[in-house]
Amino acid sequence: MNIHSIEEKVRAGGRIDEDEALFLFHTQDIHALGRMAEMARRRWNGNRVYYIVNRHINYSNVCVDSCKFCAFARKPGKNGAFEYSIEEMVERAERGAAEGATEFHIVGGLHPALPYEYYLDLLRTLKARFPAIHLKCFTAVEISHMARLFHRGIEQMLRDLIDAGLGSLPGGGAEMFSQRVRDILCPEKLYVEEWLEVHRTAHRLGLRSNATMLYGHVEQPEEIIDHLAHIRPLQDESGGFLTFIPLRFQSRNTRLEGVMCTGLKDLRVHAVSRIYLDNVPHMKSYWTMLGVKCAQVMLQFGADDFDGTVVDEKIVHMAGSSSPKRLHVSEIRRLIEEAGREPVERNTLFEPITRTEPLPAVTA
Ligand code: V47
Repeated sequence: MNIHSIEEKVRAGGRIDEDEALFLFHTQDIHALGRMAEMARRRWNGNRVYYIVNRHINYSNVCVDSCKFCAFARKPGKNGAFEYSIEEMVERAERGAAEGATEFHIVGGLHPALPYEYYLDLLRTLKARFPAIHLKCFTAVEISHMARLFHRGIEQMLRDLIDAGLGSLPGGGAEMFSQRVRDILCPEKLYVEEWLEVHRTAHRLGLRSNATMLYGHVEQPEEIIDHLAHIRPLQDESGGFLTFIPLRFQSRNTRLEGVMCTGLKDLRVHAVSRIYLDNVPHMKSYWTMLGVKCAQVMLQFGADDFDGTVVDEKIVHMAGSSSPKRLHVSEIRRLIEEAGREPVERNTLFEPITRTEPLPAVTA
């Protein structure tokens, strides 16, 4: 095995295996790695790089789990714990709608006491108030938690949420699938099979979803490849994943404070993910975690999606991310254009959006 034979395979549209992915992960020929990732990106997306006008809204940080990587969660009643009423959620959503958002990204902790009706009412109310805005809500971990708490199967839980207005699932909560890593980071977290099962069921019910991977903590390169090797077969089976999102770990205020991820690791993770996951149409460069400058560089290492304006994200900002709280569309477009790509505004399902009027001014 050598870099040239792998490059030839990728050029010809062939599929690399786990050993080849690991070989690529270790190569010092970063330029060849970037070239291959760019071939893979271009095959799916030509010269386009997407972005979305969206708003993240966290309904609560109360969580029964105690993951070592998390600075967001609080135990019920503890200092800093919050949960928003539906009216407060609507208020936040209203600000997003006023700024032209086409998507609300809504996630929270594993709350032990919010009633079943809260989740359904939240979706119903937002859908009634903002019928044109897509509701991308609840990670697989939250869905599985709700199903257990409310004595429903995963499928029934998803059906109820879909009836109430759920449009798709975000990719969070996957962390890293290696059991060794989970034993260190999040021993209480649901089993890998359950995370995959929630997405498999969602896809069967017609929902699209995303997949994430939290890296840059205690993992080994083999465990990164192992994570990808769980996603690819499910995508072969269902075709339901829209985007893969590498999430770079932010250590501040967590129990792993001081752990540092390097720039080259960011490049390797993004490029190898793009090449290996040859069946997932999009890969995100998530500026909130990478930082804006590093996120721009990823557009030359396989990423074709810049996520969005975001606004009001709490999970990474509570973990000390120094990224801004929001980006303006003009800034996103400039970052994309400077990388030599064509910026395309999209909705959640990656349909291009043409605005006939300029975006409204930013409020808060
Ligand atoms: O599930 C938690 C991760 C995820 C930290 O689907 C952390 O479009 C870094 O999933 N450092 C939530 N990461 C974010 C997420 C996401 C983001 C943007 C777009 C989409 C999408 C999904 O953040 C969690 C967890 O894996 N996380 N703590 C931390 N300290």
